Amino acid sequence: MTFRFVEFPSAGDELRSEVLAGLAASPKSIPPKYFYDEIGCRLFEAICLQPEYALTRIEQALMASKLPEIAAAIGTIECIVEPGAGDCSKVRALIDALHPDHLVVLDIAGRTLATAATSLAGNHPGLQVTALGMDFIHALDEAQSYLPPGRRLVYYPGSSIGNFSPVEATALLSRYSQLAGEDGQILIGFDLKKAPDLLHRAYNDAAGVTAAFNLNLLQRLNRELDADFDPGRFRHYAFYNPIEGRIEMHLISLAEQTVSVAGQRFHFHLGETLLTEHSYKFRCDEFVAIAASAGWHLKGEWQQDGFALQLFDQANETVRG
Ligand code: AVI
Repeated sequence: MTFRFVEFPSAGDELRSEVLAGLAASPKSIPPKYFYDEIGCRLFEAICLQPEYALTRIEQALMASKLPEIAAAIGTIECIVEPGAGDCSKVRALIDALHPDHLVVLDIAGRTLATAATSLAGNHPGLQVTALGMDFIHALDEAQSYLPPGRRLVYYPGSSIGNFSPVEATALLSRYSQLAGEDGQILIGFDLKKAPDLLHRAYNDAAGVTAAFNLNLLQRLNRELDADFDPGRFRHYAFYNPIEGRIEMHLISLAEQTVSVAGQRFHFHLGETLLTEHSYKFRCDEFVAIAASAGWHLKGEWQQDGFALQLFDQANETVRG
């Protein structure tokens, strides 16, 4: 087995500076990438098993039913690169269909990534696996030297792109051209616009797992930034905003309260929000336009039950299924 794990050091400092900046802003906000400490990763895996949150299951079913067609459209590649790979569960089917020589996985949750990538490497003896524990949103340039030569596919499933505004998504997709390299492609999965009650239920599951995931952010800050949030004095509040085309996830203060974080104090008014996540939903044509403004051209498109996969390259030949 060929496996290497490289952890990039700056993550702790960024958590502190980004959280303090977000709490000092109006409205207060914290970037959603900070959900994913070890407990947050486990809670996210549990969200994906909730009956109301169908996104992950539908994407898996779509990949399973269309994989031969998708693999044929991609063709021969040497390397799959997956930013935000998490527990590495989604990329396995693609590895088996495309037989690349290399896999490069990146995630801010370095420990979860390293454990998952080690087991994946153990199951694929011929595959050279590189796991990079890094904030790929800011440190993508540092990943360049770990990419092997040859034709590469960037795989970005799970509607992770929805956690960026359309402007940010365009910037991210432009930077993914560097990961993909010359003659590179990108396969991207995203949630489609649909009835708001379905979306509302998906982010307000009856078992309260999404609420626990949202509130864990406060507990993480207590653990890692010496904060003194009382999660019982905040309420998970998620809703679909049809004008912006996104789920908004908030933590609403249930009291007038002052909280200390990393030695600084922040006042919350009763009913004030701490914004924790946007999760954009798209129409297929909207996403094609976002990708086009980042220099990507649609090569293939597959859809099922409110979820879409689109394949892009720099050429101009479209396959629809
Ligand atoms: C990771 N991301 C695509 C998920 C989403 O649907 O936006 C995160 C999530 N937040 C609440 N539930 C799931």
